[in-house]
Amino acid sequence: MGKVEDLRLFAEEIRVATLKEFAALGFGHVGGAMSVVETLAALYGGAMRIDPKKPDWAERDRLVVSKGHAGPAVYATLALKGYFPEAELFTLNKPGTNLPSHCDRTKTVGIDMTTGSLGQGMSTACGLALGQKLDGNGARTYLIIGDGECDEGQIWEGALFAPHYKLDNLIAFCDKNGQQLDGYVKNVLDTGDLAAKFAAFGWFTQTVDGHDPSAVDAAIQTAAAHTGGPSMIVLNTVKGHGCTFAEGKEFNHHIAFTKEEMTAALISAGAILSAARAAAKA
Ligand SMILES: Cc1ncc(C[n+]2csc(CCOP(=O)(O)OP(=O)(O)O)c2C)c(N)n1
Repeated sequence: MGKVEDLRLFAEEIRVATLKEFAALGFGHVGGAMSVVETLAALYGGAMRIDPKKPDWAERDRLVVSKGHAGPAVYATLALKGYFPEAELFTLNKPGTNLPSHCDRTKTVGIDMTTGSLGQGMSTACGLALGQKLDGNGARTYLIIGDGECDEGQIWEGALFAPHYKLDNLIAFCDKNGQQLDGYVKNVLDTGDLAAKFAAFGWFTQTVDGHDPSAVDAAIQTAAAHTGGPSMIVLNTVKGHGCTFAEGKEFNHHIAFTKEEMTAALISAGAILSAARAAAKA
């Protein structure tokens, strides 16, 4: 089994498990969850220094999913890694659940930072990375922001901060799917060339296909080898990727769907998962 096939398989497992979470609820933040699946596969498929049996390990790497509405994809990843039983995924956003629609570190085992108010994750990730550097424990902080989220001024405060404090243990991803809550980023408030902007702020910047888990993994390795400042990996992605009723729609941020639509989506994603399973076995 090669690593390329393993990461692809893990990504498709995450996608199907995430869709099943939404299926149990009937609605949700489908678009922005689907676009970070491959990045989560790369992170939890080998890049991060973690131990699911020791979720409180002080020297672990941290992940801040600043676009906290992608929580369901993170929960699927954590469950598949064994942080908690997969059956819990069916409680998503229901009364008494440990899995709220947005990430909450006080509720979910394995979630490192509470998020949902866009922009704030950039600041908390900077703080975590600075703390890790002061501790000298070699741990890293990973951060996922959205391109719509880059409309927040707080993002650019962190963009100044991280290079100033030489946070080379901070590796960020910008999920550039071109869409946000109520339309296309270019129409709402265009963020332009994000790679050029972060580079101008002093970040080591790469741009990759965000739906190729091996390309994301390779970019993480390159970023990890970079010293002297933070890294930004711009992910070219498609909002709703791999979900038949969400992909390609302008309004796919928080959506309801019919049983038939979800059944069709699960059949399609399930077939891709089966092919990935066969490729990983070959
Ligand atoms: C401070 C703040 N303002 C507004 C919102 C409402 N909101 C939730 S998601 C979203 C769009 C985010 O777009 P993007 O970061 O591109 O996420 P993606 O499209 O990848 O899901 C908005 C405006 C919020 N959560 N926080």
